[in-house]
Amino acid sequence: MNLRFVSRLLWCGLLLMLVTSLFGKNYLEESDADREARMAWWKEARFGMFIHWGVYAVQGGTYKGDQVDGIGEWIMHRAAIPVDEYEQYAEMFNPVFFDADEWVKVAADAGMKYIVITSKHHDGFALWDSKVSDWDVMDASPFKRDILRELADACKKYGVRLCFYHSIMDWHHPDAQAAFYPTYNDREASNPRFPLYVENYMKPQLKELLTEYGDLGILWFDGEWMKDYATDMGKDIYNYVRGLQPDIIINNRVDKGRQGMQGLDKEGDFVGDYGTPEQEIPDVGLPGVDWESCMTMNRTWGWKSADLDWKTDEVLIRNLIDVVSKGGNYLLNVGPTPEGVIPHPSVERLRAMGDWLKVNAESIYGSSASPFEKPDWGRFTLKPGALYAHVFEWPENGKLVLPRMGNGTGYKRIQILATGEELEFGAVEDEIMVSLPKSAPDSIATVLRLTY
Ligand code: FHN
Repeated sequence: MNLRFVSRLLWCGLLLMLVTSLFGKNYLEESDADREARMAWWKEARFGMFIHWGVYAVQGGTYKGDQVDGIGEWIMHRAAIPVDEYEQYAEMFNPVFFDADEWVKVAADAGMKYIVITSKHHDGFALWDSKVSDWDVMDASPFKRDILRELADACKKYGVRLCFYHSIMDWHHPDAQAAFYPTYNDREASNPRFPLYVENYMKPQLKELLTEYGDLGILWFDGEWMKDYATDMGKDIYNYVRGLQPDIIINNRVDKGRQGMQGLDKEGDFVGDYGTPEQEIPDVGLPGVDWESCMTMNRTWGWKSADLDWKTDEVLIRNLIDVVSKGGNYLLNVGPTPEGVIPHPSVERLRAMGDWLKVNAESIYGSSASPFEKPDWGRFTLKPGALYAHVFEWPENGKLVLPRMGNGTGYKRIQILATGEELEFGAVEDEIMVSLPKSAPDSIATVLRLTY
């Protein structure tokens, strides 16, 4: 290949880069194939860990000796704590037992394929060494370790995708909602300097997160409901983030389309790669819509010492199955203590979920929504060539009615997934009847693999 040709090739490449950088690629004009490729790992993963951690863990739901109602990470707003007073709690944030390796191993052992941690929640406190702010763990706390850096290293070790939650709303920055003390969450209040906060603070912090911690799986935005945050900002931020990491996935809270806690976008031109139901699971699947239900294990996202209302292993495992049976992902939260420890009740439940997934993973990872309505006795998930029946309520008569899959009986064989035990089945009128062992191998959810 002669030198002239190579130099022309280089110039063309440089020109293309220049044009793209000048005019900025519009990542909203993405082909379906490219989007599918970008979403593939996320659809395979199905199960992730949410981590809400920050200065609010120090208070643990109490303020001046009194329990404060509501979710722990909102204490600055609910107790109407002035910014300068709240900063004193950062001086007490010294999680000496924090061990990123241990946290990521808990997630990996539970079968969680990605971790979404609050890089910055509404209180504005950054869990990394931000160069655009001293309101961070390095400068405002005695801990002085880059928590996100340590988590990034541990995630790489265990093959767990690292993702960052980032709050658009900011109760600490004077150009954002700090201006509205004592009601930091006044949805009607407007700060004319908010665009300056977005351009001169939020974007530079996002750039740090997107260029200094390796490839991220998801940028999980939140706090988009403020009046000052407009949909054109959402589209700009979407392109800005994808411009820094083109393959990243961004939830729908980057824009203004989310319909409250049900989490899916209302009609209109809104951006975001998936919907975000919160503390709830859609009643039915949503064909062609990607979504992820985020939930707590007790009632709070951030640590509250008095919140002992823990969901059972059964509820959590069945929630995971229910979500996947409708084509969604399950993002399950832990709220570590001010000492840097994942609460033991959370670890116990995650261990139980990991044990269940160790024998039933095939019916969850990479599965898609059931083609059938949910049966009274459990849920279905689907893969090419196999339908999975998750039996919650074991029939007393040992007979389970299944829908016909295609013509004939539709199924080549039916087995108990965990053991491979073959089950007898046959067509009875328009249904398939399968004979089950007298007692359920797994009382929470026994999975049958129906090969078709
Ligand atoms: O206000 C936040 C809340 O603190 C928590 O982070 C949840 C988790 O998705 N999101 C917001 C409430 O919708």
